[in-house]
Amino acid sequence: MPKPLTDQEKRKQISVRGLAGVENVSDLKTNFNRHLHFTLVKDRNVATKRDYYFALANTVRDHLVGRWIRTQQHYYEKDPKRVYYLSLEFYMGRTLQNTMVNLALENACDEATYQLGLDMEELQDIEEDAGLGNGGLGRLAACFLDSMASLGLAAYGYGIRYEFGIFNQKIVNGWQVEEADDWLRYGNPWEKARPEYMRPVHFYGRVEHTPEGVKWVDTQVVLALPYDTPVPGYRNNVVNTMRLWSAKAPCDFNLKDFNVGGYIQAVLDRNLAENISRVLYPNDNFFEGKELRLKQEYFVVAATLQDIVRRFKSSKFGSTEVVRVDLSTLPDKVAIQLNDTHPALAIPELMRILLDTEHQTWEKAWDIVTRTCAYTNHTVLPEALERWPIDLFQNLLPRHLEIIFEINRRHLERIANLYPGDHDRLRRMSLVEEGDQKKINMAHLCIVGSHAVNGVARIHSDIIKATLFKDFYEVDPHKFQNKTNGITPRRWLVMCNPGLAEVIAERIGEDYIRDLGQLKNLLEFVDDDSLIRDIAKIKQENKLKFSAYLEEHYKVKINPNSMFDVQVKRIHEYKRQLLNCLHIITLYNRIKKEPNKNWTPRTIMIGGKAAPGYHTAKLIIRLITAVGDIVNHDEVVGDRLKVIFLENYKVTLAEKIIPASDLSEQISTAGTEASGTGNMKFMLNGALTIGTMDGANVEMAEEAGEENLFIFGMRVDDVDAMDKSGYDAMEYYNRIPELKLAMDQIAGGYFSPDQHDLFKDIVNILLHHDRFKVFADYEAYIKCQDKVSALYKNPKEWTKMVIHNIAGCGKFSSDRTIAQYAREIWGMEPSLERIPAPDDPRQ
Ligand code: D6G
Repeated sequence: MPKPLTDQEKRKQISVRGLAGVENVSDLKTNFNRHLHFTLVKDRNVATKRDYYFALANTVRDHLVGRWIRTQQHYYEKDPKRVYYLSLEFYMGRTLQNTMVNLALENACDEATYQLGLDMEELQDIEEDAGLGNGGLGRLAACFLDSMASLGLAAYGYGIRYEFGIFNQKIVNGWQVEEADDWLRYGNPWEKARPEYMRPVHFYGRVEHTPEGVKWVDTQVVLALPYDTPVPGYRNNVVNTMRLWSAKAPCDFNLKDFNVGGYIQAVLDRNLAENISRVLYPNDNFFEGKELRLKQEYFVVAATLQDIVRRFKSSKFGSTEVVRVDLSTLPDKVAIQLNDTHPALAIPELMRILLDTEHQTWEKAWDIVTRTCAYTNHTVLPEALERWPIDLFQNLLPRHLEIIFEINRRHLERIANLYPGDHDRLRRMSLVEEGDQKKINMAHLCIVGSHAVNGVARIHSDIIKATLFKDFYEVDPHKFQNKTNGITPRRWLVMCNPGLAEVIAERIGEDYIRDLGQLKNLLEFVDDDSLIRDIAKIKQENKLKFSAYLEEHYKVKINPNSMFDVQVKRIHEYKRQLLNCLHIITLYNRIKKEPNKNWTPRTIMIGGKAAPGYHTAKLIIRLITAVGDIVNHDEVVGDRLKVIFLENYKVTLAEKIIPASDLSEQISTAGTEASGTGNMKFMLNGALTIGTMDGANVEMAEEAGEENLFIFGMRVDDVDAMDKSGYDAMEYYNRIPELKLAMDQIAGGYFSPDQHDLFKDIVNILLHHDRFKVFADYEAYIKCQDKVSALYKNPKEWTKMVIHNIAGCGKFSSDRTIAQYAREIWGMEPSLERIPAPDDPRQ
């Protein structure tokens, strides 16, 4: 048998990773040593692994600098329209490998580190994830930055530099425990502080209406200190900027009332101001109306808009000279995209600037605002919609509240003219919700203040028009659009699954990496035995690699020949991890009943974080670990079924597990998951999907052919009909013996022998208060899983289906999504052209 290739040798053969030019390698080595010496101030005798990582990161970063400066210079000179993506989350993950991939440096760096006696993968593993996001919404923002740079758009991501990102999840005795994510502890080599661009942000105070205009006075000031991170496009020499703001107390903070003994306390109190950028709120699809969160939302918006206006007004690079005096052409030069309602305050803040600072009329200001802003809706779940109590607003942002009231007055006047006497409609469409406590409906504010409103998958965009925003759609149908989400094929294929990327490139060339639609050319090869063999082989290698990783880092041993059945995403009732659990228990009971049957072995892996305050989600994790404890130690079951809870699921773990998965679980109740993007990542990496007709699953089935996915369960119409007729969980429980058995086991302490009623809350929800109708889809799900198991016994047919799926992935590139945003919302034209490389030979 030939000796298997080492990772080092394998990577050298892979063209998608860039070529290892000899000069390049020796330059890289020189620069690596230079950084170790001058930047890290170490030599090889005392350097730690982390020093080597930093030396490598700095070496790679050098290749960004010239391109970054040049790109920004180019924008100042050419003055193209710019797009600002405002988001409270950018879930970037790691940066080193992504930079090497986009700059075609990976092979050369691999060779250089190898020659230096270092292992590049080991160094990469030292990098912390930039975990500045919760899940899909934040990761989407990160994919969009990659696509905007790759399509040559003059784009900026604006957000908050949280000192602590999404918490690290530990599993202790089966329960989730949260640990602070101190990601900046060792420093961040990818960011550049820009204290010269610091901006003041005002809070509290009161409003004075004077003959000279409106003044917001007696405010507390917090400074916003920007940190810039380069965002390289894919091999096009473009480097855009992600600018994240950090809160800094002004030097005179709290010192105005200086008196004896006040100084020390005043310095200690600086923390209060700086707490604004301390920590990411760890909620996914859930609104928590905390004042600190509202401060975060205003902080990012106020700092960003000052920056946007400053950049709009100046032109030549490096000059602070004002060349535009008023903001009337702003909408021709600036597009602002609001990632959900979190940055909705951009609308009243831009109004405030135009009215109070620029002294524009209301009509002129409103025209500028609405032509500049656009809003993306990410969910229809009522508990996720932002509704800020007016009292909070009045106290923190009194001028903005006035402006919102005036926006609402004019908006309701228009509606009243269109529908005379329809008071209920006015109540439904108001930006101000009446009740015990008056609240501002931020989605309504966004719709009224934007020229475009989009959902994130076709089905979701249709649902918001028909339900959540029906009244608004009726008056302004032209505003409503769809932009089906996408993922960047750079990170989610080339970077995380180079073997598969290369197998595809061997058949259809490399261009598909920037034009993912070309994947359809794979259909020519769907019956080609060599492709089937190659794809199955890569999957097996990925599974082996992941098994080794699990064994090393989590001390669990799994059978790499079993089907890897994976559900990784935030833990939420609507995502129905409980349905997956019921399938696990059903399989377990079946194996116990007929141990000698020819079962398809499965390793079922579930991973995801629960919001720290979400009791049910935490209990769902406990149920999964409890079921695992029983199943995994049952000798009758043995290798045929294993249940693993994947601790601390994050971007970097996604990059490892997704390429190794056979089956992707996308099983939300139809109508609840706006799009999903994990579903697309699995599809692109050669996993088959078991899923409901929800979110982007619908379009995945359309692109790959419904026969190539395992689609089951209620459609949105069925769910709606059931809502009308009434959902009776007990009916299913009493009628379906396997369901009853599983529930009785959970309720009776079979999985929690030390505390029989441990799962009583889950049992109670499922039987009596289940908003997400788990039992109604149970039978269809189990039957569909049986089909999955049967097909897995036929590897060739399975892999053919995989090829149909990969070939159908073209639509799900975030390049396609961003090209549509650019043309249909921002009024910009994407381009695949390269800009010239900088002159410095190192670049
Ligand atoms: C980035 C790259 C750097 C540039 C800076 C400011 O840090 O070369 O000078 O952005 O750009 P503007 O904020 O003036 O566009």
